[in-house]
Amino acid sequence: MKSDTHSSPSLRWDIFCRVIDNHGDLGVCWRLCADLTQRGHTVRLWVDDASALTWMAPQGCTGVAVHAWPDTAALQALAQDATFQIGDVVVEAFGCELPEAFQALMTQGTSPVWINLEYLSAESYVARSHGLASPVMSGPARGMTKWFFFPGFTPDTGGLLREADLPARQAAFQRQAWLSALRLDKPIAANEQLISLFCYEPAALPDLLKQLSQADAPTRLLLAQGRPSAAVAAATQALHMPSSGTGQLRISQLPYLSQTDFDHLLWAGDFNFVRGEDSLVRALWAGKPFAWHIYPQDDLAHHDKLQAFETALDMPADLRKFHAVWNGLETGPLPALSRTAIDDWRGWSHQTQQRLSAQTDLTSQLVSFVAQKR
Ligand code: TRH
Repeated sequence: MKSDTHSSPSLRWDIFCRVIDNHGDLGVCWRLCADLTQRGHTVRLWVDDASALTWMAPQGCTGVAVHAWPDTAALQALAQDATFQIGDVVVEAFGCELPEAFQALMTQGTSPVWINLEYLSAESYVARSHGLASPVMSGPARGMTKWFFFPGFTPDTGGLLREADLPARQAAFQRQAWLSALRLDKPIAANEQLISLFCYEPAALPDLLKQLSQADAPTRLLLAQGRPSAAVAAATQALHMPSSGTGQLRISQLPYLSQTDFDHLLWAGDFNFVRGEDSLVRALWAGKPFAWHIYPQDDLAHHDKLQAFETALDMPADLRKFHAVWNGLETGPLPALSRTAIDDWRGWSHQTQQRLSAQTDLTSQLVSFVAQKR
């Protein structure tokens, strides 16, 4: 497994993040910040809304200093502060556009390596665009160069975030003890299968709940906070189903979990519904069967993105069919999420985890890339 960057010097990073919606922008940035510190780097995270960190990372992280997105007054203060130094690396996450006054500061002294960290996709443009230079043609940083860094699923991309200690944490995970500590409304019975649910508002959600309630064997649905919780409340109401489930389905509401515990949730699940970007990657590392609710875009660009992902990962045909309905690419009944189906997908998810783990992780690649550009 290749993930060693310990021989690299310790660098200072300025990472900029704007929360567009939901939690993925901050979720990805935080995982990157935390991973950099594990490798000896220090980070200033500049974010316009850090509120979700209270539950995502309640302990914070030694080596990461969280700063409000700098407004005009803050930028003026920085410009006059003789002790303030721009980091060795500046990361603009997801094209969030650095404040011009910050760009002006970047032109003074040694130029930082300026990285534009992009969204994750399996589409072919990713490998073509990864690592390309983007000369800055206007504004205070005119003449500087930004570098595109694209996460991805193949060795010719920037890879996926994966901490060096992840396999050891997974091996030490005590499923039963963790589930007991959750203090659910009703303890989980030995014969219940565990399904975690983190999604937007899939049209097939009522279908899923109905199907699970009428299945042969019991299911515990562990329901993530926020939009999934609201979506399930609406679906159960429409189905005239008690909010705690009925028949073979028991629904347990989770609190907001830390990112560490969110990983534990995915490791504990027999099947995980995930969405967006970061939870998808974490589901891949969990090595358990999963379904991805892709972030829906108005121009339906997510259809191609989903299909590229399925192809890149060689997803089994019946799981693709499930994704097509779950994501609204196809209408019609949701294929049964039976125990047999889940068992059948287990081999694929394990192999996928192994295959992706053999590739160099994103932080290692980013650190090497920066070293080349300095
Ligand atoms: O929240 P997401 O849908 O995020 C996004 C955003 O919509 C973003 O704008 C979009 O561009 C991007 O997806 C593709 O899904 P994601 O990426 O999985 O982020 C959720 C984060 O929240 C992830 O880091 C896990 C974390 N999380 C917890 O730590 N604890 C929890 O209890 C829950 C529910 C989530």
